[in-house]
Amino acid sequence: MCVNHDKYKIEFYNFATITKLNMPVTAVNVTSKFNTAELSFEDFQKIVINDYRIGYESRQASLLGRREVLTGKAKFGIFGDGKEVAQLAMAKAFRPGDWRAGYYRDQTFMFATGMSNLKEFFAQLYALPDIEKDPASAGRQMNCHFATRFVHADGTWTNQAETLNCAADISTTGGHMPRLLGLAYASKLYRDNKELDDQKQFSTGGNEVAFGTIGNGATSEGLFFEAFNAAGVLQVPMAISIWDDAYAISVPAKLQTTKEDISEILKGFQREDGTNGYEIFKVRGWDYVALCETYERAVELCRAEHVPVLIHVTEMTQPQGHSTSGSHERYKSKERLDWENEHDCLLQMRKWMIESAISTDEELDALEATAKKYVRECQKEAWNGLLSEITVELNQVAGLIDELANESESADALKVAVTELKACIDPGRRDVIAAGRKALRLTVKERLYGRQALINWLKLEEEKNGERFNSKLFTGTMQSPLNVPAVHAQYEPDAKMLDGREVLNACFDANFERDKTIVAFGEDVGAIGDVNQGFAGLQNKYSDLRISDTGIREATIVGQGMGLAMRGLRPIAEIQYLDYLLYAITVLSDDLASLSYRTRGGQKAPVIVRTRGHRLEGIWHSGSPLGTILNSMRGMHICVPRNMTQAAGMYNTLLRGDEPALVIESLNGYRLKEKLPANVGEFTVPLGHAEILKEGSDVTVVSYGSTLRIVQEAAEELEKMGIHIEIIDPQTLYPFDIQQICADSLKKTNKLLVVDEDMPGGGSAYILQKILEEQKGYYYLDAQPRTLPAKEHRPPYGTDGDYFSKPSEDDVIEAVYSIMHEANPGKFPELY
Ligand SMILES: Cc1ncc(C[n+]2csc(CCOP(=O)(O)OP(=O)(O)O)c2C)c(N)n1
Ligand SMILES: [Mg+2]
Repeated sequence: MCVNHDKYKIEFYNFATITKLNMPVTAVNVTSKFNTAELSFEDFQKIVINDYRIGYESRQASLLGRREVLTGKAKFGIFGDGKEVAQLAMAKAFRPGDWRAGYYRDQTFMFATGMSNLKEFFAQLYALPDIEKDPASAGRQMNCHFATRFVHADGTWTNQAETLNCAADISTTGGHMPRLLGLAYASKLYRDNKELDDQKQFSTGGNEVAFGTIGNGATSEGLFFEAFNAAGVLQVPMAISIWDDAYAISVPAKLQTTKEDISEILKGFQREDGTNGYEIFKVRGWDYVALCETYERAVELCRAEHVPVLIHVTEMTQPQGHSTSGSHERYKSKERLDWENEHDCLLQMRKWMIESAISTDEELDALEATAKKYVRECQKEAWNGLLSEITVELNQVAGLIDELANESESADALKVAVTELKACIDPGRRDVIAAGRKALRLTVKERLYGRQALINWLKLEEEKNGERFNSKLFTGTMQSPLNVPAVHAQYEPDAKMLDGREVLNACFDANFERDKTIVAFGEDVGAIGDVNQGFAGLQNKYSDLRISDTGIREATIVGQGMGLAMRGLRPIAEIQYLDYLLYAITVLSDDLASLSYRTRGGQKAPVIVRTRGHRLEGIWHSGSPLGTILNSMRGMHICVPRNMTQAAGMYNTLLRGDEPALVIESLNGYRLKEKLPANVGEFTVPLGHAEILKEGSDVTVVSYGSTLRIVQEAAEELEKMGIHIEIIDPQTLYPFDIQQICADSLKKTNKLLVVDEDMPGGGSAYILQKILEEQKGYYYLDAQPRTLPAKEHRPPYGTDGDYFSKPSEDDVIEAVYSIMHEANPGKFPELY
């Protein structure tokens, strides 16, 4: 066959020649030529064949992976079949230093870049709890949830500028978009802020692109639109690919997207002469050449000019349906299924390769046979890896139970336990440990030599399994804020009395001076220095690259912080009021708080989320939803400073540590006078260290934030009534009172009252659990432990609304008094 090879040359974009291109709004089958370095046909042929091999192996992994789930070896499977070819093209544009934030369809991209491989793919499918085998999540995440490790075991960063980087996936659709914004924004700061030029471990002059992937259905999520708009405003190097297979599980595009076409409706974001905005590309998912050209062109533009780009990849398919949970024959028409078969991207690529004389049927048949075999070998290796470890443990426990059986009255039942264990098909650690625990129960009343051996073994395994399944909620390394040394605040004899906000301002100023990687942003944070002026004057001093305003977009403010923090910067991401934190809770809970855990310490994002809350006026300006926060943000420190000096000390601690935290300043405290510490940027408030604010012998009152002042005021009247309360400020709710000062106090008072502004059963229930259960405080109680929270509804606007909804001084006095009445009704008769 005679082939015109020139026709098949891919022309690569020349980085140096980029000027502002007049890009088409959408380019179906981009063919425009840009210039330069041509490959020989042979080189080109090798690249294409190699790409096909990667794509084909990936497809085999999807097919085999599904089978492994359906035969019960793995729990759940979701795969990237039908999306292979676009990802091969995307991988070509991915460079060292670049980032991916994507979703569960991206296995081909991960294989093609080398950020993952088939063995790791199967190890994750089987949930192998081992960072060597599944470096992404150590078996903690469902399959196809990707991540690279960029934190060493000692907590230090790897050299991200030299590696290919993948931020850890989450399962929630669109949930990664805020983080993607932050990853891209980091390059902007590294390029534009020359003070950061020496941060070579994280960036090469801001030349990195953050690649995002998202399904067509997930673009219906608010987080997608919020991040999309923000990136257009900020002009960051973010390249979003939309994998459009016209479905989101069973729901078709018609019910997802206006006009059934996401790039069509996003056209208004297209940049024009003199405006910011996006470059938008549209290309078919089975057209290898067009995809390669589009990615090359789009990404180089994005990289060079820091223009966000959208690549809408259409006509993708799902050969096996959405996941192992169902079959797509249930909701796709025969016509659609036929169309999908015909437009399978690998089939189309193969056809094109043969038509173009890049390869032949026979060569590709041989390649496919080899690929199939290789994938099978990788699968077997992963499975055998798991099986061999568990077999060792199974034999150990079976041996120990057998020994018990030799001397026990329950020999029969023990033998049954062993037989059942050995009969398990695909046994797991659960079966092994459960058998051991059962054996202990069966022999509980016997004094047997073998019991201790079994107990010892179980304890050792508990430790190992704790590491496997329960470790790394926080980084827990030497860099942890819990290891930041305590430094006391020092005061000059003539220390100034300032508004609380000015103490904070001085703290931020000192820290910005000390560490040039610190940045702060949020609504009204830049020009006016936040609504309460904590950052007043600092933008002028440190530039709008370091202290900046953002749009009203809480979720992406947190995501912006998260991406920056993952790339070595120290963000303070501000949420204007605590009540608005709910708009960011998905990012805080799903993404930020779970990051260390879901990568078993392979990634971290030490973001400080700054906000202000508790008492003020009105339904949306007096929130204190600590129960919500504590329950949804395990994996973050929760700081509730009673005044701005304590807040400053906490910022000083957190800015020197590497774990994420939320700091809730007391909204009504900015104008109260506080003494300025001489070391305002240096002193630290250690996390988890409760403070006794007033000693007393009658009732222990635990409170935090704004209610502490009320408790302190109540204490004065109570003293006059002959009641001496001990007031404890835990200062941080997570960690909570590490030294167990609360329980110690109960040894003296034997009575407990918890006061806060959350709903009944919210933050106060958490505190009770900590003191009564964890600290074993129940042991010292002589009276019923009490909580004094706010009412169940939100507080109405106005002073009276506040009085009748939140704990008042009168309420505290009466609650304490009633506890005293319960203990000694003779001395403290009923009030009314
Ligand atoms: C926030 C959230 N809502 C719902 C789901 C359940 N869910 C998982 S995948 C999916 C469909 C996603 O479709 P699309 O974005 O088009 O990606 P595709 O799977 O088609 O590649 C849904 C609804 C989820 N994981 N997260
Ligand atoms: Mg879809």
